[in-house]
Amino acid sequence: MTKVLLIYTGGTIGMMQNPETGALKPFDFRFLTKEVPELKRLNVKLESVAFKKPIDSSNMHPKVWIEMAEIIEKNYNKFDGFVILHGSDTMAYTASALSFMLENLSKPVILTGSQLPIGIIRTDGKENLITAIEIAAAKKNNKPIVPEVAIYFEYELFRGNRTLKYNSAHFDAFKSPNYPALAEAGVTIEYKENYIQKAAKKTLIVHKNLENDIAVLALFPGISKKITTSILNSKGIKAVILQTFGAGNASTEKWFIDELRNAIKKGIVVFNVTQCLEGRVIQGKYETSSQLKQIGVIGGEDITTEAAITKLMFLLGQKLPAAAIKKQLGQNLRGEISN
Ligand code: ASN
Repeated sequence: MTKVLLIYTGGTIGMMQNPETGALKPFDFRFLTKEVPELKRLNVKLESVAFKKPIDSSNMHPKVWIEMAEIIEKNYNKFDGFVILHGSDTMAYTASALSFMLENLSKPVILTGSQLPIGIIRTDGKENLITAIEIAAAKKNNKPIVPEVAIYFEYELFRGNRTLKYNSAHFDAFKSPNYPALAEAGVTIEYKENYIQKAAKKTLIVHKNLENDIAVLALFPGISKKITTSILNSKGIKAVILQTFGAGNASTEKWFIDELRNAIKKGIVVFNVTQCLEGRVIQGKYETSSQLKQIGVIGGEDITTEAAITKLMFLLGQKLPAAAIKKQLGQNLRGEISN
């Protein structure tokens, strides 16, 4: 029988209301499984690992990503697939981070959660959990159908490092604006095999060094020189994600370009990611991005901010020379950008 390991980290799916304050807080894993007796009827051998202290995913941290990656590493040969139960708030960050940390992945790592706790009658958690397990266990010719890090939520499966949380009120909480869904669940689960990553033939490498000395500088008309300068000169800063307009455009004011040029000269990596959810960065398309290209800003193509942050954490953690980091930033490492 196919074996799936369920990793419970917390999130709304396993939350209960604090009777005094009414606020939702993570609850014990045993409560969650009790609410879903259907799990016993699945044609899958299910085992689980629960975090001692489940968290609201707004408390997510790279240290916890390392913990998750280590659980997968330790159990990699024993299981056919993995399901991570996770809060939806930062699920896209975790999925992106894990995609970079787990190099040469050949088994499914499916993240899911819910918008309503599993104990609520109208919960979306049951369907999400059951289908995520089915996807993690799904095989064709004895090989996993989805050997990559993905998010399953509300009848759709997305590549993890392409997703973002888009809606805090709808069950349909995630979007993958620049890459098609990997599967759609209806009466049957329809896998879009052309869009799914091929399983790696090499052995799994788990990268556990993540560097978080990164800033995100979201541009807006009228952004102040004082604030920009102080961000670019923050102590210990190694990389900046410049959240630009449209196709990667920014102000051409001299002070702004000078500040960026100085930062790059000091060895800070500047990564250009657009504020638009769809489309891509094309440095040089407009005059407002030509100078960025000239001074050595790296174009983020169609990467999400979530994937850009975690890709930088991963690459900086490799302690590579700046030139190698810049080269890999522009390259597609785990399906996170379309070249
Ligand atoms: N705050 C929750 C979390 O991310 C939201 C959710 O899971 N729907 O843990």
